Amino acid sequence: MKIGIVGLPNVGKSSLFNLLTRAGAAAEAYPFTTIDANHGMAVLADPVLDRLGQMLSPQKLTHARIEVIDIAGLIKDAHKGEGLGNRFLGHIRDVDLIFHVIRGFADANIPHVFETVEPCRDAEIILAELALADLEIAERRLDRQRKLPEAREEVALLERYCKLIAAGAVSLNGSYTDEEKLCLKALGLLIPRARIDVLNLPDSTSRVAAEGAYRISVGLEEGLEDFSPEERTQLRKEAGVNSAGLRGLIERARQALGLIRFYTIKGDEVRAWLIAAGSSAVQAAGTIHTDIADGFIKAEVLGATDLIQAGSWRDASASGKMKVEGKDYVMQDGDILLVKFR
Ligand SMILES: Nc1nc2c(ncn2[C@@H]2O[C@H](COP(=O)(O)OP(=O)(O)OP(=O)(O)O)[C@@H](O)[C@H]2O)c(=O)[nH]1
Ligand SMILES: [Mg+2]
Repeated sequence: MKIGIVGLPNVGKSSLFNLLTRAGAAAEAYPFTTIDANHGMAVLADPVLDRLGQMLSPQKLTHARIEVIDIAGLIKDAHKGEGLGNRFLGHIRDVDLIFHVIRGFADANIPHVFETVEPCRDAEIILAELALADLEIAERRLDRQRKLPEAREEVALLERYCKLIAAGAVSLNGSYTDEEKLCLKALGLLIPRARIDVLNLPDSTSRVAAEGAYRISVGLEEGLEDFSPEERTQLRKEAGVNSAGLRGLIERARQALGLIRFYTIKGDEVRAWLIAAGSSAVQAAGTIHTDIADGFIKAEVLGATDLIQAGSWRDASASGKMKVEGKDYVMQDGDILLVKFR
């Protein structure tokens, strides 16, 4: 699973990327600083894993991570190759979730490509670019598929999609089943991807961008290192942004991607993993190692919070919290998985 950071130039995409991944990408006060995409890994904050760490004192505590790609700024007519153009739309095709960063901060030293801070206008421009790029892809594909009798269903799906997008839709919620969305996504279309609008504040005069945008201040976050968690929350509240900050953003991404966490305790390492919600025990085993999935015999499963409450694996087993499960067991968020395999 990958997250792509998308938006106009000079809105704080690379700065956000650096905060999420600590990758140290160039973030400068001029547009198109980013040309080649930056890749990094964002660590998922995990209070449950931290508590397991305190309890078990392993040599290694490994948090789950998600890949993040910082993509060059898009501008109007990017779909026709303007600015850094089409090549960068290609990067968006690679991701499962888009962080759409919208500039809500005013700063005379950091030129805005349209001079004024207007989140609604900017958001519409980016979404229109994604939509126009999709129409081009869909129409090109339709030209080919219409000639194939076996592609009737796909043609119908694409025609319905083109109509919806041409009418200005920027979300498919409610109009398509999950299966149809997956199918559209697999064809390389951009709008069917999960998206979180991220409004980079502060700016007291801006109209509020796209409803449901995650409000953050990249500038504020950059200065929070030396503050305690309580102070950070307080400072965010004062700035009128989401009090969960970066952690909350990544957490929202995890949910939008439909991922749950499970844990392994093995040797000197306690580790968190991500899998799609609804995955089976053998699929979870496969994310650890294909050999473990191939030789799967059974799994011992215990909720991490049950282990923390019981104080030890033995006490948790004695109280009946630990279950022995087969391959088809549906993993629950927060399970600790111990696979017995051949
Ligand atoms: N005042 C203020 N400046 C910010 C904020 N976020 C980013 N900046 C500054 O804005 C400038 C552009 O930031 P970048 O992170 O490079 O922006 P970008 O969206 O990656 O830009 P391109 O790569 O050119 O598309 C840098 O000088 C940042 O320090 C913010 O919240 N407030
Ligand atoms: Mg950049």
